[in-house]
Parts: sequence; structure tokens; C-alpha cells
Amino acid sequence: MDLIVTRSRALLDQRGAGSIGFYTSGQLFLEEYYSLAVLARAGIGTPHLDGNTRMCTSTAAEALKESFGSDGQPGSYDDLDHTDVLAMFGHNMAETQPVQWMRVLDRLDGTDPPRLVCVDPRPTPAARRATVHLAPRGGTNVALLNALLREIIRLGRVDHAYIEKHTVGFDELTKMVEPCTPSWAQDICDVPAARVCEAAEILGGADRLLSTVLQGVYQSHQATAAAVQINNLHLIRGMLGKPGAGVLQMNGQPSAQNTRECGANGDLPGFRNWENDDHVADLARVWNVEPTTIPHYGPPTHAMQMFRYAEQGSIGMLWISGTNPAVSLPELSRIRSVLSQDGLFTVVQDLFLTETAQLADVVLPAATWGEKTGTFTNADRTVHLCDKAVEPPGRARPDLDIFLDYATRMDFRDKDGGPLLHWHDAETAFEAWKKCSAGRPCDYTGLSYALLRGGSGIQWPCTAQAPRGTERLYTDGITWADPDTCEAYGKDLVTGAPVSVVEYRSLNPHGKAVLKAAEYLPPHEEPDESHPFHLTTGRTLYHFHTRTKTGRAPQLNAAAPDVWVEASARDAQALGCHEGDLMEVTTPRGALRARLRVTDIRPGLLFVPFHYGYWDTPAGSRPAAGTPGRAANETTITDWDPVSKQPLFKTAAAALRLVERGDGTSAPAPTTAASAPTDPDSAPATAGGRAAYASQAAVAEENDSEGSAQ
Ligand SMILES: Nc1nc2c(c(=O)[nH]1)N[C@H]1C(S)=C(S)[C@@H](COP(=O)(O)OP(=O)(O)OC[C@H]3O[C@@H](n4cnc5c(=O)[nH]c(N)nc54)[C@H](O)[C@@H]3O)O[C@H]1N2
Ligand SMILES: Nc1nc2c(c(=O)[nH]1)N[C@H]1C(S)=C(S)[C@@H](COP(=O)(O)OP(=O)(O)OC[C@H]3O[C@@H](n4cnc5c(=O)[nH]c(N)nc54)[C@H](O)[C@@H]3O)O[C@H]1N2
Ligand SMILES: [Mo]
Repeated sequence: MDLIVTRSRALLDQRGAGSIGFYTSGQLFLEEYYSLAVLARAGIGTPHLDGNTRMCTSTAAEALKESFGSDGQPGSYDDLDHTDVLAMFGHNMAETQPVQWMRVLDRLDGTDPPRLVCVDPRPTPAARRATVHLAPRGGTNVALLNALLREIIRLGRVDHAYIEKHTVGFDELTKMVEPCTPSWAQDICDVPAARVCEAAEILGGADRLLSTVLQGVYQSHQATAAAVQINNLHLIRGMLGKPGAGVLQMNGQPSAQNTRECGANGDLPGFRNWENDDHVADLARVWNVEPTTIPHYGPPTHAMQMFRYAEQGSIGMLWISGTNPAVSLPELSRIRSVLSQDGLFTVVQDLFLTETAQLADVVLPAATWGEKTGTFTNADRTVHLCDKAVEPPGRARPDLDIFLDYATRMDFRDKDGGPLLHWHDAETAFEAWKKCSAGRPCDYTGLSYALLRGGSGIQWPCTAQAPRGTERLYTDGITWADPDTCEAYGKDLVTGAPVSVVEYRSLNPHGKAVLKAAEYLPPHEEPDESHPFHLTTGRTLYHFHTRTKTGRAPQLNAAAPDVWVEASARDAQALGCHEGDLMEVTTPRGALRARLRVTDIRPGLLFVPFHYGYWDTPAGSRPAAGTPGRAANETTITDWDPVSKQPLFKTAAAALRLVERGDGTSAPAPTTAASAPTDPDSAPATAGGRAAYASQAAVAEENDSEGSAQ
């Protein structure tokens, strides 16, 4: 910590606040993000603070800002119990939110099952249960959504009273989607026009429509444009703010919502608008600093840009907490070279010696949930308290303690000379955050640790007026889109150029929801002769991200011990390849090697899970320059959605070739998931084993023997 403080002081003296950057997570606690945001924005005074939420949910946030003027999930998870049509867009819920999926299975197998519409190019478990499954070409969501909107408008399945009262922009939207016929969409998306019509019938006929949206939408070149069309679907149908009718622009990580609320991403805390001087002044009042202390002369720096600054040398210190960018960022050869530069002082705060930590100058061992206390907020605004259960091992410390220690050593002060971070533990940090959230959409002022200990989660806003929290937003009109209160004035969906306050005022003077239309644009990288496949990447049920935890859980690891590549039977046959063959997947950025799994995936598409870092994990060896590794991100591109700046992990052009015939052993891919083989006999079924069973007695016995060993 001495070394970090010495280096920070030197950089601040010599090169100013812009030479220090912070890249954090969607997996810490609210109290930790808030402390980090205060120390970075008002202590250091740097615009360079973002989360891995940039890879994850920046599109969710941006889509909510575009449509409703502010971040904040309109719907509630409880809507799953009431909906009559559930639509999933680019969301493999059964594998990535299995607890939620159990709730859906209860509905699907219950007395009054909802109809399920699933938009995903892979045969996910949800797709297999869907009433209508649309499997579009990758990167064509906007074309498909525009055709669906067109059909719904054409059929007159719109709520004109709602549109009139609560929205602006319906005429522009109608005009934009008018030429987008189902047969036009068929040509672009390669989905039969009849299926598009069928889906439009179901979506248009729903009494209580619930949509969920995730990475199949967010990680592509028109991410925000597509996510906004799903908001539009709900707005034109008046499907918001009532039981069963809502949009869930989902989050992936457990506390990504908190990263955004606390402004540890590229936004200001409390969904304040960095372009609104009153909002900045209000934040300065909360922190008791001068407004000029808080950088707001331009947009806060997004993560992809921070790595660019580090590459170019203007950022001289990068503090990475709770994320493993040497596996999770696109174009890994570049990221490795950025992180290994002599000129960059890298601090990594993690539970394990990850691929990223191995490249760091200083590693700070952190404690994780269960070893520390704090709150986290779900995608549907539900706040939970997570109490410490055990001591952290060794010298690991809670992230909060690490940040507070740094702030103390740096002697950050407010304008009266008092400590800038005047809290000392999780609960006092929470109390400080409550003051910062007051009067904003994410108002926590009615919450307390005592209240949160009293029962399960409570949804914000929770205030004196709404002491039990708020189940759904926008039950009575749109509340945060007014030009004076909104978090953002929006951006052009094609270029990302900001809409000015003057334009916003004239477009939306009364603070209604904005129906923003977008024309379809083809993906930036399309298959060609040398790279004939479309490559997409994502997740499997049994692993979480870069496997720092799940790779250490024997049962999970055994279910999916190594990387694989999915291809259709048609493509495998054309290449003369079979289940278990060792393949090389190449894009213009790099290559990876993986065993082949033949599935019912859409022909022309390849899928690689992104969980596997360097070879021989957990603390593996780095691929030598030029040799193929196994990480999906060896192949992905440094490119992002112009609005949300979220990278394009889902669309690349790739070549596939055989390296070595398999010996008859199947690919290390689960059979219970989207990776299920077309031929069930080609791979042994993924099954649990003894290690999956635990009894209270056995656990108690184990604890006893550990206790006596200590
Ligand atoms: N088991 C497990 N669960 C997790 C995680 C994990 O690592 N493992 N991570 C968590 C996190 S942080 C996140 S963000 C979520 C992510 O959860 P999801 O978004 O559900 O997961 P992904 O596998 O990234 O992508 C979802 C689907 O997008 C589809 N897709 C690809 N291209 C397109 C396209 O162009 N259009 C459409 N409509 N679909 C497309 C893919 O086929 C894939 O099935 O999961 C969370 N839950
Ligand atoms: N190709 C491809 N790349 C992707 C994606 C994709 O779909 N395809 N998805 C993207 C998405 S949505 C996401 S969210 C990212 C995820 O990418 P990462 O954030 O890099 O993935 P994780 O493995 O979850 O890394 C979290 C790290 O935090 C550590 N950690 C856990 N809890 C704590 C804690 O309490 N404190 C501290 N200090 N550390 C902790 C873990 O050990 C781990 O090393 O990957 C992105 N990258
Ligand atoms: Mo994510």
C-alpha cells in the first residue's frame, strides 16, 4: 500500500489526475463502489473510472436512459409469476440465471403456462421450450425487431391512449419500421417470414407481456439500438408498470446495478447527469467539495478508452479490482501487452492470482462475499444485505477496507478540511450512500441495515413515502425523463453523438418516454471467403466467467473441464470433421484451439465459451506470441457499440480448420445445455456424482475436524 501511495502521489504531482485510472467490477458491494467512486472522482479527481459493467450491462443502462431518461429497471422479477407471454431476447436464462429459470419452469409446467418467445441463434434450453423460437443470423437483432414492431403496428395491436399520454416519437417510429416487412427481415435475418408473423401475433396479443434482454443483444454493433426497440415494444403496447407486464434489461453480475448507481462506471453517482451543472453542484454539496473538483468537462472515460490511454501512456497507473481483463477483454494479445508495459503501474485486487494478477506490479489480496459485509442490488432494484459469515483467509481484506486505507493514507479531504471519506465500515458507508441517493431515482433513504435484516430484499426507491420499497416503476407515467431531472439527454443511436440539452428540451419538454427509432445496419465484420463462419462467444451453465471460482469446484469443473467449439452438423460434415476433433478457430485478431462439438446451432455459426484463460488453469501459462491459446478473446475484436461502448463479443468472422483427429473421446462440453450434441450417443451424458451431495452432518463433521486441526 505504501508503494501504491508513493506512486499515486508522484503521478499526481508530475502528470495530474488524468494519469490515474480505476477499472472495477460488477461483483463487489455497494459500499465498496461508492467509496471507490468518491475517492476516484473527488479525491484523485480523475474521469478514468469504469467497471467491467462496460462489457456487461452498459447497454442495459444506456437503453433505459434512452427510453426513460434514467437507469432503473421498470419491471420486477415477480412479473414472471403473472405474465402470459414471456419473450427472451439473446438471453440463455436456463444456463445464466438458472434460479430464475426454475421459476419459469414452474410456470411452464403449471396450470396456466405463459407462451414463450425465444430469440437466439443457438438451441438453448429455453429455445427448446419455446412456442416460437427465432434463430436469427448474428448481429441482426434490429432488423428482426423492426419487423416485429411493424407487424404489431400494422395489426393495430398498440395502445394509442398510452402512447399519446406517455410517449413522444411514435410517428417517427412508425415511419422507420414501415419498410421492414417480414420478408425483408427474412432476407437479412434468415428467419422465415411466417415465423416473424407468428411471433408478432403472440407479442401483439399478450395481455401481460414480459421481456428479458441480455448479451445476445448487448454485445453487438447495434446493441443499444436493439435494446431500445424492446423498450419501444412495451411502450407502444402500454405493457409497463402492471403485474406481469414489464421489461427486464437484465444484469449479469450480482452487483452490476450498484456499480451503475454508485457511479463506479462511466456515470455520476445517483444517476446524476454529468452534463447538468445543477446535478454536479448537488453532488459537490453531498461530498462537501467544490463542483470543479468533480471532473465533468467531458463524459467519464469508458473502459475501452482507458485501456487505450494506458496503451498510449497517458494513464500511468491502473488499479484493477474484482475483474480479470487478461481473459475477459477483447483481443487478448493486445491486453497482455498493455498490462505488461514497463510504463504502466498496475495494481490488481483479487481473491486469486489470476492471469491479470500475474501481470501486476502490486497484488492486493481481497476478501469476498461471506468474508465481509455489504449490500447488493439485483437487476430488479431489490436490495439485499449480505452479512459476513467467516473470516477472510490469510491477510486478505475486504475491498472496502482496502479503499478506505488508501483514502486515509492519501489524506483526501473535503473543502472544510474534514476527511473526504468520513465512514469507517460497511454500515457507515451505506449511511453515507443513502444521503447521496436522496431525491434521485435510486433513493435508498428509507432503507437501513436493520430493515434489510428484517426480511428478504427490498426494492428501491425506498423512502418515507414508500417505506416498503417500490415493486414496479412507471405505474403512473414516466417519472425521470424530465429535462431537469433526467440522467442523460440521449445519444444518436447510429453514431453515438450526444443529443444536446436544447434538442432534448424541444423533443421531450414534458418528460415522457422517448420512442427512439433505429435503422438496421449490417455487422462491422461479415463472413467472407477467408473467414466463412460467424463466430459468437458466451457462457455455459457450469462455469462463471474466467473460472476463478468454478474452475476450483471439482464437480463444476468436471462438467466442462476445457474449451470447445460448437458447429452445426451441416458445417461439420462439409469439413469432414466429427465430435471431439481438435479444431483451430481463427479471426483476423488471433486463433484458439478447441475440440469440436456438433450441435443444432444455426448453420454458419460457431460458438466458443469464453471461460477458459491460459492453458493449464487456474494459474496457467501464457500462450507464447503467435501460438494459439484457448481463450475466446484471443479472437475477438476491439470494437464497440457507438452508444453504450460495450464490446462486440457476439459478432466476428472466423475460419475453422481441423488440426488433429480426435481419438473418439467427445468434446469436454456439457450435454445438458445449449451445447447438447445433435447425436446423443456421441458423448457421455453430463451427470452429477457423489461430490454433488452434501449432508448437514457431513459438513458439520468436516468443520469440526478443520476446527480441531487449527
Ligand atoms: N453459468 C453462468 N451464468 C452466468 C454467467 C456465467 O459466466 N456463467 N455470467 C453472468 C453474467 S455477468 C452475464 S452478463 C450473464 C449473461 O447471460 P446471457 O446473455 O444469457 O449469456 P451469453 O451466453 O453471453 O449470451 C446469451 C445468448 O446470446 C445468443 N446470441 C449470440 N448472438 C446473438 C444475436 O445476434 N442475437 C440474439 N438474439 N442472440 C444472440 C447466444 O447464442 C447465447 O445463447 O450471465 C450471468 N450468469
Ligand atoms: N468473449 C467474451 N468475453 C466476455 C463476455 C462474453 O460473453 N464473451 N462477457 C463479458 C461480460 S458480460 C462480463 S461480466 C465479463 C466478466 O469478466 P471478468 O470480470 O474478468 O470475470 P470474472 O472471472 O468474474 O472476474 C472477476 C474477478 O474478481 C474476483 N472477485 C470475485 N469476488 C471478488 C471480491 O469480492 N473482491 C475482489 N477484489 N475480487 C473479487 C474473481 O476472483 C475474479 O478474478 O466478461 C466479458 N467478456
Ligand atoms: Mo456480464
